Amino acid sequence: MKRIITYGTFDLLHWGHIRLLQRAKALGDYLIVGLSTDEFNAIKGKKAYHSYEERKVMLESIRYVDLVIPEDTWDQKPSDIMTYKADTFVMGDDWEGRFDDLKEYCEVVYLPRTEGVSTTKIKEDLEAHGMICEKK
Ligand code: C2G
Repeated sequence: MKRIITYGTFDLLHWGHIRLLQRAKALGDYLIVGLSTDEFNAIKGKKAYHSYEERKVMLESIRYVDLVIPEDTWDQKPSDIMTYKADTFVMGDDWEGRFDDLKEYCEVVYLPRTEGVSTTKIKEDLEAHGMICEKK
């Protein structure tokens, strides 16, 4: 069984996220997603619209996703790779090169990012149409 691991915030889930997960799963048999916690998002300088729990429920409903674990820090990846016996680490190529140090632990693959969609763009488009993207 080939085990794949990837990480992200996955807020306002969109087809760029889905395509990433679909292609990551296609590289193996089992896909683990390290989902950024709300606290880690603050460290990343992100404020997700949906809470960790909400984003976790959505990810777990995706057919390509087999396990969702919390991502609390930048440097948990090596121990996650060992704990979950991941054979391949996958990220979109906006991260190209940033995680090459993980080649010490497993294969590292950067997949082409889906152009034209992003959580930020969704928020900007909604706000441009007068819909504020902050939870009440
Ligand atoms: N992605 C993509 N195409 C898009 C948007 C995102 O392929 N149009 C990919 C990203 O490259 C990433 C994944 O979807 O691999 C999740 O994206 P984000 O939720 O934005 O995650 P990010 O903030 O990049 O967090 O430790 C790693 C970080 O947690 C990554």
